[in-house]
Amino acid sequence: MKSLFRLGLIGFLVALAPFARGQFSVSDDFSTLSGNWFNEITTGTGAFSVSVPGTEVLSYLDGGLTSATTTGSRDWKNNTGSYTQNWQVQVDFTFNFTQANSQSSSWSLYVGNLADITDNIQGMFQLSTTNLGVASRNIVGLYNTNGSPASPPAPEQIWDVASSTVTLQAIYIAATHTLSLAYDPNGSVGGYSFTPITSAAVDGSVGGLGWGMTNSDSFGFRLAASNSAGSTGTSSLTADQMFADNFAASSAIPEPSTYAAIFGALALLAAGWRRRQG
Ligand SMILES: [Ca+2]
Ligand SMILES: [Ca+2]
Repeated sequence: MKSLFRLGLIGFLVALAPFARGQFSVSDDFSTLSGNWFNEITTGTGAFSVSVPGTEVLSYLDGGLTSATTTGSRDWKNNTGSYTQNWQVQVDFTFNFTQANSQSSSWSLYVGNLADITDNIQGMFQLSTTNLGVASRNIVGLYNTNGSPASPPAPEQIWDVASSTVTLQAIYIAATHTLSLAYDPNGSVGGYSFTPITSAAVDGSVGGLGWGMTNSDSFGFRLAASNSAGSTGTSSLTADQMFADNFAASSAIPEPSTYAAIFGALALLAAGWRRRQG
């Protein structure tokens, strides 16, 4: 019964197709400044470096900044986030230094319509720390449309000052075209456990952000850093003081119906195989 075997094989391949399209389980531990990222874009004396073996993080440096602001960013180029399938992306951000008075620094995970992300940032999930006499640390989920803040308004979350590392996570649910932000206030310590901050639809429907995304669009990702010495401060960030690490992207857990299709196809395959042997 070759036909039964063929039927099972076809069913198996059809059931696997969503996974083949997904191909989104990738990560970067910054053991090297790998080809996963497009060239860095920096202003002022900002620069990225991958620090010494043993630490292996993406450090942001400011080259001895005085009374100015530097920025830097790198866009992920390994793959893109699907509009039609679930995915999530997360990254650990660390501020491991004492800020001078009036100094402010930030790390951001940008998520946007890939068609626009290179010139028009849309979703900005940001971790910032400012010293205005009193240290202030915030986590913000800010949605933009064409460069302007969009509803919902940016909610802020006070960052747990006991930890120098916070993990930000962007989560996309395809069924509702919803993009959400969550955070783990102490990163990988105790395992990852995320608290949601904010959520918005990206499909332009009522209550959506008007990003105008359709099934042919996909999401792009960017890591961005900034540091400002402020009016009186000076700054000289060195390696391992302000860094990102453990960028990880993963596809959604398959729907129950997908599992059913896979197991059904496997049963057909097995039946077909047994008959061929017999
Ligand atoms: Ca690492
Ligand atoms: Ca944790």
